[in-house]
Amino acid sequence: MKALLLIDIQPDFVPGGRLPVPDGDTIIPLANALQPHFELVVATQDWHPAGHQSFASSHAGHAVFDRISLHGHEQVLWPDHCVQGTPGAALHPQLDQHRIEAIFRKGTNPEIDSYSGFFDNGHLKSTGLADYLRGRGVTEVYLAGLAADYCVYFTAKDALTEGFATYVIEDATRAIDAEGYAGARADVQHRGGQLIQSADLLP
Ligand code: VGL
Ligand code: ZN
Repeated sequence: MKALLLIDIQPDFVPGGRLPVPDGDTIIPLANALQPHFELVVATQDWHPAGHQSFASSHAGHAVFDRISLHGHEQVLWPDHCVQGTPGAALHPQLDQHRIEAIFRKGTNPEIDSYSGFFDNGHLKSTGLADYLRGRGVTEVYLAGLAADYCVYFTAKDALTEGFATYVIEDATRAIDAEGYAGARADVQHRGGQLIQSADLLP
């Protein structure tokens, strides 16, 4: 049983948003076209409280995209983004939500970032996504969304560790940083994940 996981398709991650992924909006029609080809569609939503520790604005003397150590983990400092209840944190209005059966929110702990849809970056707490998918009989997960080098990448790694056959639909993702994505895609392959194109799934 196959599930489509739509990762963080939110206004703040597309051009015009607070943490824009270049061309991030161009994947939305593809994300919509892919949905009818899956038995289950699930979304994740980056959903931070104001003042989150991943925000540069929470660290005096630091700038956006600085890297710091936060509770023993390297943390990129981001612009304020996906603040709970703001329009930029909603699922994108052009994303078809009719088939989305569950939405897993992440990044709600103010102290720690959470790129993966399965766990926070410290693997301190599970979102319950893995058990939900297993409960629905899912064995294969297909990933689309934003950003390819952060939340899609970290979700793919955890999906593999959780034992799901994992496919990243490459043309249905976009990266914040092309160089970072080159490393991410090599690592996904190294861990046994597959990189595919939407044409492999669409008739
Ligand atoms: C993301 C950085 C910070 C993502 C979320 O969705 O890839 N990236 N928060
Ligand atoms: Zn975030």
